[in-house]
Amino acid sequence: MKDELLTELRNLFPGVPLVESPLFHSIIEDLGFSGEERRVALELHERGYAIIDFRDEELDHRIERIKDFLEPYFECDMADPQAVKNNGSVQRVQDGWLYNEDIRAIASNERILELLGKLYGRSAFPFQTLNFPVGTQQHLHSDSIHFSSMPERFMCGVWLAMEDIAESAGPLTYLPGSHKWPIINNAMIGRRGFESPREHAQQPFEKAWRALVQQSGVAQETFQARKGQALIWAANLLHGGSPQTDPTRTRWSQVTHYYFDDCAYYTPSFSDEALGQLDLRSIVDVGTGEPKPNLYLGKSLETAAEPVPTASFLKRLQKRLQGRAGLPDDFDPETYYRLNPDVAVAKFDAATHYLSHGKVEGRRYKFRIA
Ligand SMILES: O=C(O)CCC(=O)C(=O)O
Ligand SMILES: [Fe+2]
Repeated sequence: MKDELLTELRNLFPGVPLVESPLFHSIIEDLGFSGEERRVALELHERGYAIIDFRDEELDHRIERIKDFLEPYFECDMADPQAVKNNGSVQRVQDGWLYNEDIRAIASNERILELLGKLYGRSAFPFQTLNFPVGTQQHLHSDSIHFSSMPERFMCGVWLAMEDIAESAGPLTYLPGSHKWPIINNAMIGRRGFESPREHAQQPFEKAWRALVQQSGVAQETFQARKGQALIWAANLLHGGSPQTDPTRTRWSQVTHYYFDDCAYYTPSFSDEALGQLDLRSIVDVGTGEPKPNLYLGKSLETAAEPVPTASFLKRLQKRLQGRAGLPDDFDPETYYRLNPDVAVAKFDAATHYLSHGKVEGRRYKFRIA
């Protein structure tokens, strides 16, 4: 094909990631990819995920430092395999990058950013980190419920194995090809999402996902990774944590979620798009620490002055809670922020957040006592 024609084809859908473009097969040869980039693009397109080696000369040292740093955050003694025990409570640290440069460096790895930029056709930036010491055993879900973009699909996750992952540790699991299934939203399941209780982000969708999986007959796969391998997955790939059959096994990992430039970033689970009620996110670029504006076709979307999309919901709750009743005597806002950096990022008041969300979510407000 002539060069001009290829360029024209490539530019027909600027609002769709290149790797998910309906013209993907016509344009792939025009993208100037290396052999490895081409493999990753084809796998992401067809299967919704691709496995790569995470290239960072410092990685082993970073992993050791991150483990040392995070250990006091968790409820069990990670040095003692008998004590690890996945007790089902929330064993994770969200947005640890705020307090740890190694977490931040992994999230903003230049090679990953360059690769994602090529695959999606827009600049990528990390907006959230999650660190897990053990398996999550999380229900199958699409991240499109939690963090989506307008235009859609400009979001992806990178799951990095910080040790060799055994089957009995409850590895990441996913359904190949499920990224091509419909993106389920509130309208499709007959639910109003705007200002609904925050603990109901994912559960209302689980039945529908289970039914789709059953109908598809597609077999679930697991990522039994070697330390230093990473898995990139597309915004709508169904994934979760498989059961942990050995309760003493750790499963150290870091997930970084990425968005792409020139989008509006929002939470579909708490939005009713048809009514223009968007639960817009206040996104911070992990690499620069700077906020990213919500844009649609280059123009800024009006956002609330307070970077808290649920302000009115919180206000109502606050009234009902009448002051600080129910707050533990040893509650310290700074410690709560350190243990739950996402709360700090969103500039929520620590005590209010704990009472309205943190408590029901099982969030911690004390470091483990050694
Ligand atoms: O690590 C897991 O088990 C699941 C992680 C996940 O769903 C996510 O980070 O989006
Ligand atoms: Fe997820």
